[in-house]
Amino acid sequence: MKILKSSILFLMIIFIMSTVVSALDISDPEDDVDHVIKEPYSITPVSTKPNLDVTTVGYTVDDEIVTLTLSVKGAIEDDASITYYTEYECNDALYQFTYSNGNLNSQASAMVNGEKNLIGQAIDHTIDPANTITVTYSVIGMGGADGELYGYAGKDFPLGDEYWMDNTVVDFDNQQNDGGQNTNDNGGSDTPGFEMITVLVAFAAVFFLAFKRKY
Ligand SMILES: [Ca+2]
Repeated sequence: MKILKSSILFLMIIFIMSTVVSALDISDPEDDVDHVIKEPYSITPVSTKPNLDVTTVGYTVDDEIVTLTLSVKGAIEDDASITYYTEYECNDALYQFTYSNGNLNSQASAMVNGEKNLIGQAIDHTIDPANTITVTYSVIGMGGADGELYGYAGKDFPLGDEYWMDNTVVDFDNQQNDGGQNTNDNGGSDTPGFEMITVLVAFAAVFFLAFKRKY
């Protein structure tokens, strides 16, 4: 009887853990697209490029499917000079995509001892021209949400004599230009993964079941 009870509890934990949803997202300020001129060098945040103005990048794992998203303030613009890029890297996996002018290039790689081993590509993608690119992959490894998420949108980046670019990383050039004030991109806020919540729910369920059976 005790073995049966333990088995039921174990299966219950496995069932709950199998529905784990991990998520991470990074918000990026609006109106912070960098206009960069190479000669003489200048960098100026502008609000006139909403289609390049990244607002969020996201990473979600649900039911063995990894989803990366990139959203902009304006619209996803199809133009050969414009590139949208997102990546998520954790201990055991690296997911990347580049979208430009209707074409998606994607990679899904296993990370082994810090080395990238290409496994495949995205399994699907959707372009919501209103403002979001969504790309899905089969999960590699554990699917945790403790890695690093990064994205950018660029026009004529990086080869043009001048280019526009907005990314989700602190821009130290602009920090200096602004006298130390970080008015440009920042790392945003990370939403903690939901693994801990799921674990707590699993434990609560186990205790509830044990209590119910005892009394
Ligand atoms: Ca932005």
